Amino acid sequence: MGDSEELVTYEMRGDVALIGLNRPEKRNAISDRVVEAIDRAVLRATDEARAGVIFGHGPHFCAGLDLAEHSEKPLFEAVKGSRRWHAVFDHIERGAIPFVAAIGGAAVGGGLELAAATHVRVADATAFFALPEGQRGIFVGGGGSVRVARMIGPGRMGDMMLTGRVLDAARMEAWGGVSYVVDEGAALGRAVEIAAAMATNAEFTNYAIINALPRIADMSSEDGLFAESMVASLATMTDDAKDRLRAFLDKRAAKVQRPDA
Ligand code: 1HE
Repeated sequence: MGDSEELVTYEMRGDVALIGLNRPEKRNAISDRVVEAIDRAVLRATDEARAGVIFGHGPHFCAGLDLAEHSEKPLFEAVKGSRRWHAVFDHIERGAIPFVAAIGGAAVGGGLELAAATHVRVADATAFFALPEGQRGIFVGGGGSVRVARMIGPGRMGDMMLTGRVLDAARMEAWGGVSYVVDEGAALGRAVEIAAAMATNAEFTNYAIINALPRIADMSSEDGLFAESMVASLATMTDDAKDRLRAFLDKRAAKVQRPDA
């Protein structure tokens, strides 16, 4: 792919922004330019969409950090690069709209860190997950020691990093790292459906979910319960909440359905 082509594609589908890593010949490895392109797309989506989907063009979600570029970096550049990933992934995790990752093929190293910054992960039957930093002589630098550790537990993350083991989608689902496993090729479609459903939620509640939950997880129980009461009361005060509660009481809103058998 030449420099003139997009490293990250962007498309609006209804209220959902589709953000596609577009460097399939390098398995969507994340270079400095790719991380900036992700940021631009995420900020644009935050501005104009009500939910987003992040996926990889080609058979792989993302092979992680661009190792060719990284191997040339002096120490301080590497520190600044990692801090930049943190800032960009924070725009995903704690922005204003929820994101779904649609994962096929490799979600490796920084690719898994990117997926962990989204709010819902959908994997297809081709997906595989690894943290090969131990083998490469490096360390996670895209927020994984916080987000992946919280997602699957620090013990399991340490196991992945120390042993280099590769997980399939079913194992990652059992470990809590993905919440939907679908047939080969179906991840993007399912992710868009999920994002479209989330886009119909009250905007303030979506904001509260993605911003309050990770912060409350950092608090003591006492502080967390207090913060929860404040957020819950604020949400209830919105016109959206009043309208939606009235619609339910007037029997105009959908009931909660039993799950499919
Ligand atoms: C890359 C990268 C990359 C592929 N950086 N160039 N990530 C890793 O350690 C994973 C490294 N990649 C792989 O193990 C494999 O490429 C895959 C399992 C993902 C895919 O395998 P395959 O057989 O489909 O592709 P390939 O032939 O290995 O790769 C195709 C090309 O992409 C090839 O370049 P070419 O010029 O020879 O065609 C590869 O060199 C290139 N490529 N992955 C650069 N990652 C913020 S800290 C995060 C720390 C990390 O992410 S560590 C984990 C890094």
